[in-house]
Amino acid sequence: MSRSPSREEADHDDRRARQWLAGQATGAGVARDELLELGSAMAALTAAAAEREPVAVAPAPVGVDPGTPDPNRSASSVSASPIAKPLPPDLLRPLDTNAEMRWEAMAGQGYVVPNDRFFVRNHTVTPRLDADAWRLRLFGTGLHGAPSRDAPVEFSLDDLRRLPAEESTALVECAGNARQFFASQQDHPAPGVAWGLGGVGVARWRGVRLGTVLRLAGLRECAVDVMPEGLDPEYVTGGVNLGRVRRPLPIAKALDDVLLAYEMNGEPLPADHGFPVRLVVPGWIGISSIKWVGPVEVSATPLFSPWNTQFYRMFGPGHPADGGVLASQSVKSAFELAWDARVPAGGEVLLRGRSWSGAGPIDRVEVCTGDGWRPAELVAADRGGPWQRWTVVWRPPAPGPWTLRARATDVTGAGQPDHADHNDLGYLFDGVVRHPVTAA
Ligand SMILES: Nc1nc2c(c(=O)[nH]1)N[C@H]1C(S)=C(S)[C@@H](COP(=O)(O)O)O[C@H]1N2
Ligand SMILES: [Mo]
Repeated sequence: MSRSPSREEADHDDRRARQWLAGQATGAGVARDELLELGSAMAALTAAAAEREPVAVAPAPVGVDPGTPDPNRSASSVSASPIAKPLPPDLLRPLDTNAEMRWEAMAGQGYVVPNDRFFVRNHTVTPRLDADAWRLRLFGTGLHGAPSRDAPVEFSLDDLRRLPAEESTALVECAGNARQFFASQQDHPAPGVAWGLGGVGVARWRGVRLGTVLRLAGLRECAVDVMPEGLDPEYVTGGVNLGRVRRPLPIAKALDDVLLAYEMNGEPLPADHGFPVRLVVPGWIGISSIKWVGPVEVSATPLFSPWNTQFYRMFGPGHPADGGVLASQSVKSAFELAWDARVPAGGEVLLRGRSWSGAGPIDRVEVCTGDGWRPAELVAADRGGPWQRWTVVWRPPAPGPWTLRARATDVTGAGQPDHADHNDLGYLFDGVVRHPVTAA
């Protein structure tokens, strides 16, 4: 029986959380059917390991926490712009070291989000990496012959490009997307990046399967976890340096549909989205898709990082003391309209939007313009994909302010309540968003 990827994640996270709380840093290896062999290609791909870490070309500033108030933070701790690409105000809205997509920038677009308007979530800053010097460095007790970080199995970008390429149209969404509605609609703010609905995007990613690379690197049968680590500056929050952004994946997911992507929508990966190589972990929360990946630890014992123990857990009333698992990304819907958009009064308006869910494809969408819910028309070509476009025709009854609402239901039956359950860190908002427009 196959389970949904997000279900797998909840299982993995639940198990690891219990092990972590019990102080268990060891675990038995999982038995797998297939014996993974040290490919002969490995020798050819293992570089001399002359230089160790590839470095950011620009001096790396100390990271600052973009979301949590930090009394130690000074304005000088971020030197240049944390984001490399231009941030035209009609496409993107800056939010500290991050930028969210403006939903009106998707009006009239195709299925994927063009690279110029894809949201950016940076814990610190976009590093400028030299693709020639860059190496993927795999090490750990889950590999034959590369137990330590100092003697990794290395792959250059050219090595990866020579391996069989795959394409995947996948959605990346920040677990905190729509967090600002906890404050603006429910009067119960949560700390962290104040995303509207624009912390999400779908792109066509191209790269090599992580599983292919793990096998070439000499994966052992006893491997249980894989932890990719970003080459962006170390993340400092509340005066504590948490090290590089990293988060473990169970070996089952790592060998499944995870890509080491080097292209996004037919272009080399842009700097802000992980150049030269990032992970794309379909169906899992955005933090799993580590950008600017460098070291990858492959371990025979369970791995932990602050990104699966301290952050990205559900804390607060109704949740376990150690935090609940983030299961699937929640169901959300957005109109491809500006906030406070002006629409023509006295005629028909074609409202467009998109809905998505981490648990599975969208089954149906309803829209309310003030006089009850009615079904939206789904774009047939999108059925079964990571998000669903829809339309509805609306004739504003009179000039003036109106509130638009959209709600979707996915194939598992999960929908969108009027009020989202709160959690301390403001993850997984799933409430119906009240979108103001003015007919004039
Ligand atoms: N190295 C690194 N990887 C990272 C991050 C980061 O700050 N550093 N942010 C993560 C988070 S929280 C999200 S939501 C996604 C966002 O990907 P994007 O910036 O390409 O949209 O990247 C993830 N990968
Ligand atoms: Mo995120």
